[in-house]
Amino acid sequence: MKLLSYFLLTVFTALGPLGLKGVKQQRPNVLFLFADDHAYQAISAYGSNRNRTPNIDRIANEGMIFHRAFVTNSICAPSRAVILTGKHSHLNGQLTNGMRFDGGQQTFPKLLQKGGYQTAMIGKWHLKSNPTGFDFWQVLQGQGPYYNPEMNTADGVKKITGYTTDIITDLTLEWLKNSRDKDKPFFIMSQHKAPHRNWQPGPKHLNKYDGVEITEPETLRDDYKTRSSAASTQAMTIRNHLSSNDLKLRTPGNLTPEQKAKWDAAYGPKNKAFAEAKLEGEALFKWKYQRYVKDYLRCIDSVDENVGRLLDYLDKSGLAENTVIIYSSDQGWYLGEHGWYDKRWMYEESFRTPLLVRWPKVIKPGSKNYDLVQNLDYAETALDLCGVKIPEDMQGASFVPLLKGERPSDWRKSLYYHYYEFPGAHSVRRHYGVRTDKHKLIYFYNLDAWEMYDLEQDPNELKSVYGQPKYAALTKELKTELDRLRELYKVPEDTRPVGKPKRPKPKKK
Ligand SMILES: [Ca+2]
Repeated sequence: MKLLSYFLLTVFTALGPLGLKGVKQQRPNVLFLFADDHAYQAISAYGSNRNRTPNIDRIANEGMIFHRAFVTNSICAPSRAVILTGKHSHLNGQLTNGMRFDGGQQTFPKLLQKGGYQTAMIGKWHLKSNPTGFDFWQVLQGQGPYYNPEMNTADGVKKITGYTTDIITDLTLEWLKNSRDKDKPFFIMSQHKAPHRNWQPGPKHLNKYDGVEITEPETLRDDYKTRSSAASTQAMTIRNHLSSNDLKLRTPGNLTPEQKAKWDAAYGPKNKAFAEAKLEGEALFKWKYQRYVKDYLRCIDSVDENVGRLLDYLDKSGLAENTVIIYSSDQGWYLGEHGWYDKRWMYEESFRTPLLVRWPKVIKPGSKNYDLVQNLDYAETALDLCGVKIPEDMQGASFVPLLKGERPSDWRKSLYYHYYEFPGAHSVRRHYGVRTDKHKLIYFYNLDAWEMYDLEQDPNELKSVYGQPKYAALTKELKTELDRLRELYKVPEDTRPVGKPKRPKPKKK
């Protein structure tokens, strides 16, 4: 009897709870790691010639890296809305950063909740309305600061002292370890403020890259002469548009005495040397590039380190095997290409975004994907990963088959893009366009100006071939494709941002 009890106890211990959990845990957990403005050019797995990101690279080495991942509208809040809804900006209503996200609409976290998932959102939200569809949320207010953030929660505002990138990871780990319901699969979004402007490095990296010269991109001195007037009339050049806060010529105002002491110890001597050098012209421009890029890369160092902390925890806790990790950003970014910082354009650096996925035992380690995917696909992919039905009205496609190494024969061959925020910060004109495997056609509709790029001949997009006779037939094809996409995605002909009605013409007296 004693032996039987022992036997039953052993069987129960071995199979009982684990067996039950085994059934529930067949569906994977998902850890969605998201950065803000992370250029793929600043990830070593994408071949960065400026920095190393060993932890983010681990996701690529153990999973899949997407070399042709794009957004639909290269700006923060609109990208987040596309991700949540699986719908283009004109349908989810978030055309620009200034608008308030309608959290009452269908989003994938709500559908995951209904499908039995536990959902959490920690970090940068940036959609003005409170998060909906999450069992737990704790988010930065608006853009949020790099240091000592106040965070909104369902129970009110919480102020936390420390460096925001570290804090977001601390909160993510706290939820994974102590707060979640361990009988349910989870989908957690852990979203950084970094490396968004104005690139304030964390205490550990204030002096990284001191004495190092960061490589300049080939197009840093672009003169915009072979394109429409859109490229030359923006306000995002490293040469003319960085502020003294961007360049760290002033100490940030919200630091604790200890943080301030570290900051001043690092930037005081650097700024003294700069003031004494009295730089002008090209020398000043080179200095600005180095200062800007180094601060940006220092912010990435914190992000990468914190990705490592999460990977380590997943390993140690045993969660790694059944947890899909997705690393991405709300869009790409200019690290000096075309002379710029910021994003917004349909040109490659901001149109593309990093996308790396690890899914043990499903994705072949070290996989590289070159299919056209878009942030429009993230909601559908999340639902598919978690075994929840994808609603008909979502506009993207699950890329789960791509993760499995199976390319659907009807996978998209072209992408639609549409940027709306003009007038607006950095003065980038509204435009829409189509990109195929090898070509890109852009229409700046308020200027009635077209640009076209042959991406094989001109990967840096320095010379528009629009109007050249040898491209006439192809231009016609791309225009037809653009019309097809606008119809497919139900893009209204009039695409002014909501809330900005056309002004009635003043009546003549
Ligand atoms: Ca962004």
